[in-house]
Amino acid sequence: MLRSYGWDGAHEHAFAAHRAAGLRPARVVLVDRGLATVVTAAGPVRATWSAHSGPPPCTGDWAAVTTAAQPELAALLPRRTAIVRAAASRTSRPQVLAANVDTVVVVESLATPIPAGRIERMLALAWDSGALPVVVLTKADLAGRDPAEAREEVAALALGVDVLVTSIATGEGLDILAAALTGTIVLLGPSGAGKSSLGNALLGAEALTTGAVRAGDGKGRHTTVHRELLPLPNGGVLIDTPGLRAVGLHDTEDGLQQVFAEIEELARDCRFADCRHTSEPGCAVRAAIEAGTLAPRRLDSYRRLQRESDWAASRNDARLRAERENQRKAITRHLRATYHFRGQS
Ligand SMILES: Nc1nc2c(ncn2[C@@H]2O[C@H](COP(=O)(O)OP(=O)(O)O)[C@@H](O)[C@H]2O)c(=O)[nH]1
Ligand SMILES: [Mg+2]
Ligand SMILES: [Zn+2]
Repeated sequence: MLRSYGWDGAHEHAFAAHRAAGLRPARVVLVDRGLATVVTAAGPVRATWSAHSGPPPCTGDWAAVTTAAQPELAALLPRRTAIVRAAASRTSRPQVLAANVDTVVVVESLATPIPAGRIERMLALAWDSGALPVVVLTKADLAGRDPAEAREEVAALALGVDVLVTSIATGEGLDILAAALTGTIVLLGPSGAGKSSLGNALLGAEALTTGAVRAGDGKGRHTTVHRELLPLPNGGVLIDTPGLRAVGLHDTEDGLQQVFAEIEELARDCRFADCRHTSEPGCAVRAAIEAGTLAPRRLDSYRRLQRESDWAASRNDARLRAERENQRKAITRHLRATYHFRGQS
């Protein structure tokens, strides 16, 4: 039962101490209204967790669950991978969108112009998570252009990533997609891109709700409300997500270096090691732009995403410093109160 949710020997090994403590393994399917739906060997249960026991659970986590009438997530297994987006506000933490993902499917529709920057952003997020990205361009039947040409255009900004073209109307590309996916798969992309439709094609069932696109603006209704996890018929596990139009990057430097590998490679030939590729002499990046071998848009996009990632990282550092400071003050207050009390007695 749990095997179809991705449980393997390495998990069993990591779980030994929890087993000995009388806990049972479970995978988190979805988290909503303060409870987690988890799948155990005996089926799904709704479980609580204590706010003091580390980070909150998210879809894809493996957890150790108590056998009480009201099951509780006693611990989470260390995450093999985690897809992390920037915090929503100055005081909140970066948000884990999904854990223990092997393949991130970046889904974009061919019915609308290709959003190069958003694909680069999603790929950075995917690489940084530790999972392997794949780009899927959906709705080939609605493309106002040659899908093969669109595919080439995306392949040029998705270095080292498979780019597939699909259509659920004609069935194009669906076999290739199914073959390209392994392990736990997450579908990421804006609402209306065709994620749930792809999910249903992979599941071979209408298990996921899909939405009709509003006429005119090409946008979908928000039909998928939760991130949810389902086993695939031929092995593997699927996580469908609601639309992510604006996903902020959180400290994604490694992912960005991977996405913009050709710029990193060029930069090694710049005369100065700290070249910023603006007006330095002997700049190999600017030379490539002048020679027409590097699109200026790529460098602009790299800079913009780097700034965003750095900013989110520094904001998070500031939040952690503030948290530590508050903790220190609380401890000091506690000690003072204790000494004061002793002093009186
Ligand atoms: N013509 C066509 N329509 C599609 C395709 N894939 C999805 N759709 C439609 O696009 C709309 C949004 O799809 P959905 O899967 O709900 O998108 P999601 O929001 O990304 O999950 C639905 O009306 C689907 O029927 C496709 O390949 N071709
Ligand atoms: Mg959906
Ligand atoms: Zn340079």
